[in-house]
Amino acid sequence: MNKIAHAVLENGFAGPLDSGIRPDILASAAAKIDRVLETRGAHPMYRRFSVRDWHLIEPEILDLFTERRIVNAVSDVLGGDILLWRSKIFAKAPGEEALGWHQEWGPFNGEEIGNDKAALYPAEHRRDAPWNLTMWLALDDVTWDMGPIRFARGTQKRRFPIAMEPIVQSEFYLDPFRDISTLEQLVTRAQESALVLDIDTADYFDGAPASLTLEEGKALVLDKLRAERGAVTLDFDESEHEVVSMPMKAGQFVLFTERCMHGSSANVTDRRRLAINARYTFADTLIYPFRESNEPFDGSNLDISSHRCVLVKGRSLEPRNAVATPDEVRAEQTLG
Ligand SMILES: O=C(O)CCC(=O)C(=O)O
Repeated sequence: MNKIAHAVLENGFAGPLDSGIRPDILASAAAKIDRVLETRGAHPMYRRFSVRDWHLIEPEILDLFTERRIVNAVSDVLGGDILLWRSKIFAKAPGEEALGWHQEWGPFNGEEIGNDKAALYPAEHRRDAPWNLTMWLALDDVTWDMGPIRFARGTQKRRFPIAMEPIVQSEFYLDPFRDISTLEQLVTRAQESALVLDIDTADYFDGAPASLTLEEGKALVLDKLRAERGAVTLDFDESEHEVVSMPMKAGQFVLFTERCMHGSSANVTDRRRLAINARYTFADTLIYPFRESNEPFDGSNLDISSHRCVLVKGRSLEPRNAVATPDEVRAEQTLG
């Protein structure tokens, strides 16, 4: 077995590794992502704000995930037939709190926001081993104090229980009011459903009195959020594990199985920490089994009917999947 596959199998992760992506390419991808985060406009595919799957929209972002060294490293673990099925931006603002410890056992069913709708069905013969591999790429130099990604070594061998609790207590909950200083900003952010990731807050302020103060607006949001649930990790004490925090240079990446307990510490600097991940699976995994149904919404409440997987290596092996090659995706991106 090669070194990378061995590390993922034994530790749950392998890295940091060098992608060899040129600094100017990293910078232009980062500039695209900054724009997405600044404008918080609707994602062209999902028709609302989302930090997911911008590689299907922006060629600069797709280029990161088809980079030869990254695909080769993924192939060391997954073999010769690989689909890129999801990506997600992870920006940590200056002063932002830690992201809690969590595992994802494999179905990606949206338990972080209280849902249970499997996005991935592995082929029969793969059910006993992880079928998703995540690649997390640093777009900034990430130092110890900027909230690097971290892992509890070896925890992919054991599933820790979770409970569904009010979303404000969940591992994934981040302060929605961080950069909001006026009521107008708060209302706009809520109407764009860009306050709490993947939670539809568009009607939170419908019928609210015009005289509302910012503090009253925040209280209203927190009150409405009480109805939402999210996953809390149980029985995990980080002091009982070997925690590996992973500062990186821009352009370095780590590969990991989402079954390995992971999260990130707080960013205690005045610099933002920008990263993006890509999720790869075997080409015989069925992706979004509910795609053709009347309710093509995934566990993150996104309408995935136009989503496609990108075949980054080898052959497409599950005829029910919607798959395109990188060149096909790029050709469509050029047409706009
Ligand atoms: O970037 C982070 O803060 C956490 C990343 C993470 O949880 C993931 O990539 O699955």
